[in-house]
Amino acid sequence: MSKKSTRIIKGHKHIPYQPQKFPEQQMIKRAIDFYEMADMRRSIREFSNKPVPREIMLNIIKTAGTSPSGANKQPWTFCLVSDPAIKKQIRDAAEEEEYQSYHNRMSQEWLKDLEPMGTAWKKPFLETAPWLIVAFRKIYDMDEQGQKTNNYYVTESIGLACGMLILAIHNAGLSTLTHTPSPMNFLSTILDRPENERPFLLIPVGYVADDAFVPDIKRKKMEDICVLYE
Ligand code: IYR
Repeated sequence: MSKKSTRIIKGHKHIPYQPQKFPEQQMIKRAIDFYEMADMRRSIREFSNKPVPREIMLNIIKTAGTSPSGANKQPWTFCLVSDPAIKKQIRDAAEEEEYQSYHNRMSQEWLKDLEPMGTAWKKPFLETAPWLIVAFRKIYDMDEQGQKTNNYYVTESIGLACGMLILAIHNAGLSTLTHTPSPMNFLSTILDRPENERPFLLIPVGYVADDAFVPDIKRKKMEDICVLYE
């Protein structure tokens, strides 16, 4: 008997899934290699202004778009900005908020916790980096009739997509940091986004500057992040 190529569940088509398959020895090596690649990623704040081809950026965003999401609603929009005038507007608005945050809004404990990172209210990277990706979470959507439709686990979904985005950036040989100006409603205004989209992360992307330094931070040990039950 031939294998059925589709299955109908509650009236909806399901198709066979073809996973990647490797011999176990190769799986072990791939897992180590992937970890070692991921472990080389660092958030950087000093970017080169060297241009990055748009095609690379579009494929990075395509990768983020493969993320799982609540009821597969894919509740995200990624705005990709290279226009220098828009980047300047974003930098100016972000620095205005960040100035207030660093001087009046963040607690002493928070500022102390940030000291090792060497962050400040000035954000030159928002103009230096050739690209800015602004990730928006869609708190609802619209159907063809213009009726509101629900999205689910929106924050989890866009968080997962941004995780994939960041690893795709690193995998392409580029660098980034996840910048969170607060509040960041100015991004909706500058980019003229609709009411159902809320800014989630501001992600500058480019080559790291030749002379860049990063803080000497350590990742937690396995025994501190993993509890084995076997
Ligand atoms: N949003 C500010 C402050 C900041 C907050 C955290 I938590 C960080 O890990 C890093 C920075 C900024 O982007 O500078």
